[in-house]
Amino acid sequence: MYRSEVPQYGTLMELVADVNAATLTASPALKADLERTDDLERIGLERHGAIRLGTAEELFTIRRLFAVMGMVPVGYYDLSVAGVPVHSTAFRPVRAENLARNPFRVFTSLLRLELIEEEALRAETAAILARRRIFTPGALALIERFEATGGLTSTEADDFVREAVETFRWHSEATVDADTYARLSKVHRLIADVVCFKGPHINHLTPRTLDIDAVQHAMPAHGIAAKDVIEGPPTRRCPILLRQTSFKALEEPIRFQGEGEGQAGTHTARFGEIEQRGLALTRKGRALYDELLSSVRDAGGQGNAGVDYARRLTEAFASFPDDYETLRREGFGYFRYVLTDKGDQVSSAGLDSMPIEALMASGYVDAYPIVYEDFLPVSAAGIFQSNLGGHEQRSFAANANQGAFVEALGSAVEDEFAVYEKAEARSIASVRAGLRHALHHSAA
Ligand code: OOG
Ligand code: NI
Repeated sequence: MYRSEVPQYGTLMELVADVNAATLTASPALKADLERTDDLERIGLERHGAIRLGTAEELFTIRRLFAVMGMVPVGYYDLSVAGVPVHSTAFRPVRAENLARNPFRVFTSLLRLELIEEEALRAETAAILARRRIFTPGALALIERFEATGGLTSTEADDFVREAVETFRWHSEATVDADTYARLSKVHRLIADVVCFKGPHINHLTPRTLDIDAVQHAMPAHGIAAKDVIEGPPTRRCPILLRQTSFKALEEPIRFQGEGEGQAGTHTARFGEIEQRGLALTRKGRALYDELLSSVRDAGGQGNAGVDYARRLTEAFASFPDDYETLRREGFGYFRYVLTDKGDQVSSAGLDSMPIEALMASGYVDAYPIVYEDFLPVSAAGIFQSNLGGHEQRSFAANANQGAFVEALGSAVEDEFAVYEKAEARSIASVRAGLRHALHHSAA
């Protein structure tokens, strides 16, 4: 659906597929690692999308809708720091085996009406939003069925997908007249985007590339005008967290409510984005990332503007270790531990209780970086800004309200660090179980 709605998305997908294929050919070691961790198969499928909701009820129901697909809210992102009046979470599977089958995430934002200063406008906005129904009756019925029975039959699942897709579709007919749109747009373009349409259209769908610098470089030749700056960490030998860049995709014709056919207008809702994902950082690693990033952005109050931003970023990150061994041993990132072939064939007792370091030193166990599956608030703010036609980012006073968000959502959000910690711990437990199992077999 999105490919037919936004043709440039198809061009982007081809470019990313080409770059990924070339990267894998150039680096057999990377390919082998991705194969080993089951990541290779998912890379061509992997996407994240984004939607923006208007009311607490919409957020509550979207949580239930994503739960049908095994996707739960992870993390809380306060975007008001960048002057964007939303707060957000990301719906995604959390277990490695589920991500391998369903590598999709939806960055989901809720408009914060309380940040609209003018009272009359706030009331008007709330009234417009209260009138819309973004879920089909069929989708609601199937969500209830799922909740009552703990699953759907194959036929019901097909119906569910067909009904659920309707929520994310683009509607060119605005729910308001041109004047209302213009007034809301003036307060914040994002408010108009959320409030004036029938539903929370997917605003971008992002593929994962193995080399974002190569894609960024190749985009102009494919008629894609990327934003100047790649958000996130600089280019490194060992990629960490998430690097992203975006481009404006479409100026869409829309129709406002009004006499006759209604007045014609345009709206820029949808954009394109690509991302490269790297090692998930521990709290310690993340604290260093945040510190280095803000040291660059806060210098001279320039945010990420300025021609030499990329160079300053690279310089600042020189103090962030850039080999997996150090990142792992010093606790900067999360790793998945697996038995080597040698570990599979052990024949001496007691190995299963040896420290992981000793098992690695003896060649029984290998460690692979756990991929970061979440988002970065500073980057997300940059993406919002550039696609709203905003200027460079500056720091605003933080105004987080996780309590209100969670109340609207109707459930807590998972703590992203806890999710990665558990993944690492599970891999260690299965290494130890594997060592016991291997011994048992060789003894038999
Ligand atoms: C979401 C922007 C954030 C990302 O990748 O950080 C985002 C939006 O514009 O609705 O998608
Ligand atoms: Ni995105």
